[in-house]
Amino acid sequence: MNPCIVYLAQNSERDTQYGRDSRSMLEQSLDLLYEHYNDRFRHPVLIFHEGDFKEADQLAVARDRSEIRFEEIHFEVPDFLPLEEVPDTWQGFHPYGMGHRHMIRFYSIQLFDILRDLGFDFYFRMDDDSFLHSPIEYDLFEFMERGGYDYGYRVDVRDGVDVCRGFGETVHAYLVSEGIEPQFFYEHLKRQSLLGATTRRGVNGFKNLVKRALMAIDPERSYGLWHYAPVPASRDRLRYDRWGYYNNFHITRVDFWHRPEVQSFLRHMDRIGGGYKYRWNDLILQSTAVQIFLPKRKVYKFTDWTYEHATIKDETLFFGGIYPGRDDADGTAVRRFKTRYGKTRTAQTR
Ligand SMILES: Nc1nc2c(ncn2[C@@H]2O[C@H](COP(=O)(O)OP(=O)(O)OP(=O)(O)O)[C@@H](O)[C@H]2O)c(=O)[nH]1
Ligand SMILES: [Mg+2]
Repeated sequence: MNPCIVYLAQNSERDTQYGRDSRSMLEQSLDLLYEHYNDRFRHPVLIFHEGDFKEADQLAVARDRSEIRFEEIHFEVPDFLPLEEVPDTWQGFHPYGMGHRHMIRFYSIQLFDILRDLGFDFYFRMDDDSFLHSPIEYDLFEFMERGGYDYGYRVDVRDGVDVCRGFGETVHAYLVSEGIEPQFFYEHLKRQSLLGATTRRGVNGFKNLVKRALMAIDPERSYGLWHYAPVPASRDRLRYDRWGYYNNFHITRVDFWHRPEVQSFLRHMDRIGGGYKYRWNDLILQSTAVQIFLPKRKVYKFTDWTYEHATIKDETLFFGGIYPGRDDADGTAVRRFKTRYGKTRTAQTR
């Protein structure tokens, strides 16, 4: 096995998407990764960047940790997508810039070829906002190999409605056209009767009314409203439940992603350009590929160590959280997180 750990990073004290101090977060994430894992296992750590980490920055980030190396990459909207179809900023519930959408393509499409060309056959991903809080005393890659697993993750997640619009139906059309019987994707894409859809609409319409009223009374308040595409004319409609793997940490065998049927699926979705046009993200695309092509016994959920990945806005926990490990003796990080944000995680994750 020739495994590695992968980051995509930005040398910025204020990143363009969230205004976060990406550089400091990266350093903190690496320190925790080394303290709790990589001091022991010494896997290569590849930090992909767009040329903004100069030599001095690279030395400062790597310090004496010789396994850390920087790999420069450059992002562009792929040639097959007419630029006029790709908005500079995707305007949904939250706006997403071009860098974020390049990141989506990097993690869902491009990374597998890059790693194979560099000679790596297994990797795990960390983000600058991924923090490992418990010691892990076994080699994660050996664990995957011994168990015969092809994909591992730490947290289940349900992604937002507005970043998945049309995604489940598109995947379904592909499966039908290709005659593919998925392993367990249909647990996540079910028929919903018109009656069920109408009831749901009614309930959510009422929630919208209440939210609008609260926002009218107090303009400081901000709530997300439910939106619906028109109900199709058929009696039944498909309902994608948007559950997948919070892939800001995931561990996987590179080979799996090069299976011809997996590549065909990824390329098909890539050509549609959903990442750039509709902000269908790497999380749902990657999770769906797993749910279509891997039997459950090849997918493993880690629960023993504490992991944090949280989107914070104005000191409020907006998405994600901290996930206490089953075997974690010291819950300091969890307690600190809870004190600061009032809870450990948002309801869309578990
Ligand atoms: N070089 C580069 N890195 C990026 C860019 N956008 C995001 N990244 C990095 O890619 C990783 C994932 O990006 P995040 O902004 O954390 O995206 P995310 O995890 O899907 O979103 P959150 O769940 O809100 O954190 C992080 O390490 C980012 O620093 C970009 O435009 N350029
Ligand atoms: Mg992140």
